[in-house]
Order: sequence, then C-alpha cells, then structure tokens
Amino acid sequence: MKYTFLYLIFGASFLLFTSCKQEAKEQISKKPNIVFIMSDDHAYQAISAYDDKLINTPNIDRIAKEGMLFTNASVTNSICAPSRAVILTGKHSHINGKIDNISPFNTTNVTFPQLLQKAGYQTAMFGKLHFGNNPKGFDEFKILPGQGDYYNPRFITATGDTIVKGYVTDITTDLTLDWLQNRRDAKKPFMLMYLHKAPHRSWMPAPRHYKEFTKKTYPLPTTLFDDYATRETTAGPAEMNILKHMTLRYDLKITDEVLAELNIEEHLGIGGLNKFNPQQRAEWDKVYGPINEAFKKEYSNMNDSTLMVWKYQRYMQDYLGTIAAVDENVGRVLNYLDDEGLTENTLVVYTSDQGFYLGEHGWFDKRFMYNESFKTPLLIKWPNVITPGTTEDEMVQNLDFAQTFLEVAGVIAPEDMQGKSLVPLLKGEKEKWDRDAVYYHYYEYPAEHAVKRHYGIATKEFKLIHFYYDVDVWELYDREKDPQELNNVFNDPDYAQVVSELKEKLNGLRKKYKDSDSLGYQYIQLYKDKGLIEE
Ligand code: SGN
Ligand code: CA
Repeated sequence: MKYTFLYLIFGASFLLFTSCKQEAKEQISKKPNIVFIMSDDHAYQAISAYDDKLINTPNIDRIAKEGMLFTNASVTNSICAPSRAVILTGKHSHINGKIDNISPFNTTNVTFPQLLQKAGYQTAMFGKLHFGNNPKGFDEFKILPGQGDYYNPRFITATGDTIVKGYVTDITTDLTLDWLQNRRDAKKPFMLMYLHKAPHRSWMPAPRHYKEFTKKTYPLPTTLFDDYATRETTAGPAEMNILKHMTLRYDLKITDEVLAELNIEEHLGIGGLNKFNPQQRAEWDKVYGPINEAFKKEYSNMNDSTLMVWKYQRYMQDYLGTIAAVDENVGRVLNYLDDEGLTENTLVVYTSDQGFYLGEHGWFDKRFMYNESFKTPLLIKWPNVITPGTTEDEMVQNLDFAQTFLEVAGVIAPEDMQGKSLVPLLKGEKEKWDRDAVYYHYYEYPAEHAVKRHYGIATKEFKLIHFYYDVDVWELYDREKDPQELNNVFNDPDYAQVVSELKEKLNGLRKKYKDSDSLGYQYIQLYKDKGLIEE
C-alpha cells in the first residue's frame, strides 16, 4: 500500500513534469518566425505597391496585399552600413558609433539577433551585411565581403570563404532556401535575415533580364533638370548628378574601346564586368554590344540635355533590371514558406537599407534627408495579426525594427534601445502610437558624392534641416505644399513661427536621443584623426 502510494506520487509528478516540458517546448515553437528581407538601395519608387510607373514587383507587392504598406517609413542616416547598424542595435548612429561606411562597427554593441538567439530562436543571415566584421548572434551566416559582386560572388562563412558561380541574387536565395530546407530546427522559432546586394551600384541584371530591360524607355522625373536654385550650397555641390557624375564605363557599361574612339576619358574602373567568366561575358556582349554601337553613332549629335536623358534611360534599364531578379527571388522564398506550412506563423518584412534617387533632382545615390533617400520602402505581413491590405501612414523608422522583433518574440528590449515597437501599429491599435516627429543625422563628409553633414527633424507637414561643418545653412520644406522639396522657405517670414516651433522640437529630440553639437564635433575630430580631413 505504502509503495503503491509512492509509485502514484512519483508517476503523477513525472507526468506533470513531462507535460510541463512539452508545453514549454510548444510555447517556444509557437513563437512567430521572423523573415527580414532587405535589399540594398531599393527605392520605394521602384516597387509597384507604391508606384507602378517604373516596374511591376508582384512578389514584393504580395507582402503588402497580405499585410501592411508603410507610406511614411524613413531611415535615421541614409547610408548602407550605418543603417544596418541602426537596425541591429535599435540605436541612432551617434550612440552605436557606426556613423559612416568607413568606421568599424563596435562589436560590443548589443544586437537584437543576439537577444533572440539567447531566447531560443534559431538565427541565420545570408547576403550583404557590409560591416567589415562578422555578425554576432547567428547560428549560421554566409555574407558577402563589403559590397560583394553581382557575378560569381565570394561569400564569407564562419568556417572560411567560398566562391559560388552564378548571379548573386539567385545565389543568396539558394543559400537561404538551403538553410530553411536542411538546417532549420523545426522545434525552434527562427529569425532569418535575407539581404540582397541588388540593386546597388554598378547595376548588373541577371542574363534572363538583359533583353527585356534594355529595350524599355521610362518616363522622365519632373525634376530631372533641377538647377538647385534656393539650395546652391547644399544640394548644389553634391556629386551625384546623372549628367555630370554618372560614368559611361562603370555605371552605364560603355566599353573602353568605344570610349577611346570617342575620345572620352574616365577614371572609375569597370566594376563587376571583370568578374564574368567567358560564357557570361559572351551573353552580356550579345545585348550590351549593340548598345555600345548605337551610342558610338549617336554621341556626336548629343547635347547636355539629350545625353542626360540617354544616361537616365540606361541607368533605369540596369537598375530596374536587377530588381526584377530580386522580386522573382522574394517570390521563391514566400512560396517556400507557403509550401512548408510556415506562412501562418511567420512575420515577413521587406525593406531597403535606405531610399535612392531615380533621377529626381537629376540624381542617383542617397545620403540626403530629402525625400527619396530619407524614405525607405517598408512592407510587413503577419497573418492573423495584420489586417490584409492595410496602408499605414505613421512615421516609423529603421530604428524601430529591433524593438519590434523583440516584442514579437516576447523578449523585453534593453532600456537603452531608442526606437519603438511597431507591434501596436501592426495590430491596428493606432491609439497606442504617439510619435509626431523623427530625427535624422548624416555624417559621411567629406567623401564620395560630397553630401554635406546635416541633421534635422521631419514631421508629416514639415522638414527642418541644418547643414554644418563647412557650411551653416538651415532649410525648411513645406512637405504638403512642396512635396518635391524645391523651395527652401526657411527665410520666408510666413514660416517664422513654424521655424521657431520646429527648432524647439528638434532640440527636444536631440536631447531625447542624446545627440548634441559636441558629439557632432567629436565625430568630425575622428575624421581629422584619421587624416580624412585637414585640421
Ligand atoms: C560605393 C559607391 C557609391 C555609394 C557607396 C555607398 N561607389 O562607394 O556610389 O554611395 O558605395 O553605398 S562605387 O563606385 O564603388 O560603386 S552603400 O549603399 O554601400 O552605402
Ligand atoms: Ca545601401
């Protein structure tokens, strides 16, 4: 009797113990998976969910159709590696220290993947990171060194480097699907960072898109011939004008032979073209050869304005051509999630590390707090949480991802993270969202493209920017009346009140985020110490 009783107690506790353990396991495995898809320099103007006049991106659009399209998402510092550091740390550049593409990422920063990994998530990263050091907090990574190559790219892995033959966008996806298929631990939730190199300069599409895209003609942006009047000392000196600074050889693939015949001298290299194998080169020449021939014939009849239009069209053909492959590959990953029954419990994000100029203001590249580079595409789907087909116009930033993902995973975010979880917006609880302004600070100057250092504040109605270091210029844009940001109304007496209110608000944001003039000067000193600028 005594023993039977003991057996019963023992048996019951064992059952209780195993069922608790089981439950805990299920709890963990029920946590949502996170797929973070990011491309490099993908302008929202080149996603048909935002605007279909340039390209159709049905697979990327699907994320918005099944989820939410953010129309007011922006970055805090419109340049690659700094944006990635902000995303991983949930802290502004001046706090995480990665202010530009040059300075190293301080690996003592705490990143959200480390916290998710600790909380039981399986984590992986594939594609472009651009940090100069390997990412922490990942069970597996295969990343491109620096900017990476479009053709036959080299990947860095935890166990050494490997060169993979083929086209980078397809390969990054192959690696991602291979991990999902063969090394995903079904007992754990996962967080996957799937990061495309495309559509970064110098734009090289996949062979299957050469023909279609090089035949297309695109509508000209209304500000293609912007003369930067009212912005002479800020927008004016930037070196990213398509006519003046986009190169025929490196960017637009005119060969050395043609340039020599036309007596044109250029200094930028030939970019990714030297990474082709002979067969890839032959495929390329079949389509780009005739383009070269046509240019040779037309060049002598071109003036500045026709050359600008020709360059714009060539730029768009290759830039958008690379996006066609990104869209197809995003479709492959979404289909995989469907086929494996993972869609239901997976949050999928599509975004870019910043926006990009597609001829607006005559420009390519990014960096400015002006609209096209400040704004970034953001589409999120999360079945059973987000109402499909929702558009959200609240001001959100890349600063918000870390806290969003931590909340999704049920992990408490460190107090010093500076963003805001987007979960209330995803749930449609707009009343819980109270942000009315965002902060921006760009540092990489003097440097390529000559965009001066500036910081500023944006509300839905206005943008106030201060350019400093070798200028001291304030600009104010009325975003509703002047969405193209052509008229700096900072000195217009009608806006005096707005200026004074916004300056106060800007000071408030700088205090809140712990930025200051003295910190700005410290970062200038860093350039002096490195000899990047003179004392
Ligand atoms: C390269 C490009 C620039 C670009 C930076 C930063 N020049 O240096 O045009 O602004 O990358 O881009 S290139 O001649 O090397 O192509 S970022 O997205 O990595 O920040
Ligand atoms: Ca970028």
